[in-house]
Amino acid sequence: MRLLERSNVRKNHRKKWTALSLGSVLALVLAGCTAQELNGYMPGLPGTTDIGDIIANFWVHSWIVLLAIGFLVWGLLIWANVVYRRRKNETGMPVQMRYHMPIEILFTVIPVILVGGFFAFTARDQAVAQEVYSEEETEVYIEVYGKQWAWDFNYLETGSAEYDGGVYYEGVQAVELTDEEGATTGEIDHGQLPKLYVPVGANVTIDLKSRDVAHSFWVPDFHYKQDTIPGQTNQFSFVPEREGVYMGKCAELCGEYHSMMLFEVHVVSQEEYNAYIESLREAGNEGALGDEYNRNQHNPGDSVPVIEHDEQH
Ligand SMILES: [Cu+2]
Repeated sequence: MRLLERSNVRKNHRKKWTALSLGSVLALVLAGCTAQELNGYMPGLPGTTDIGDIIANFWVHSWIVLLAIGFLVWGLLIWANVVYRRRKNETGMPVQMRYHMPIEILFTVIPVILVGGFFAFTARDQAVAQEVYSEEETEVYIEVYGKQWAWDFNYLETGSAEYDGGVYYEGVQAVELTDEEGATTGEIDHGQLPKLYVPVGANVTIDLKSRDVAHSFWVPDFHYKQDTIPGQTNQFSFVPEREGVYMGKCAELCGEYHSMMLFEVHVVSQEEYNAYIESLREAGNEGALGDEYNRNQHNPGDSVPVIEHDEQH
């Protein structure tokens, strides 16, 4: 699959970040930092997804700034304690200093600049991470339904939510393994977990929906999480860049078996992806599991029961 050009915003952003972060990243590398350290000790590895790298860069650079300020403040505190400690044969109160305008202005203005700076960088990175590809840019379009307590995945042929030609996967709640006596072992049967397949290097757009209550689609290794809200479609776009299997979970307390609302993301080659889609087709999973399977069918404008899945995109 030919990689379509990412939008200019993301490209420019990356260039800027590259220029900005080259110095500090180089310094870290030269200091013998591991991939984990470059990832700010967050889950996963650098280069897993494009959004994940934006978040990791923001995280690492924030820590560099915060630690620099921290060491300055701790240093000044210790220095003041040592230099202005009470000496022998000193009595009474030390010299009192208040309404010292230059210092008051300093400790008002500097925090305002810092908070403003973090706000600006957060807003900028969030805008890029939340940027959704257009239909033309999207190569793989998947509709994800959160449901108590599993996930459904609709692999749609086009970006216009046309169900013709698509295939679906119906997930079940995580199954606990049991020992010979039938007691639960605390281990999960990974073979039965819902699996979301995406091809490496493709522009993927995900529609997030809920069949019942608020859930949250979270893949820790991707450094990304977004809620699924009943009656609403949330979207995000990303490029999976590293093949592998990544654990996902629901991150919004959604009822009794919330902790069993697990899934796996399989980032595979284009050939493996095509073979997987074909296997769903051969299994008879043609079409999609749409809103007609929602448990909450009382959204404004719905008539009950909802039979036809109308196009909402
Ligand atoms: Cu949930």
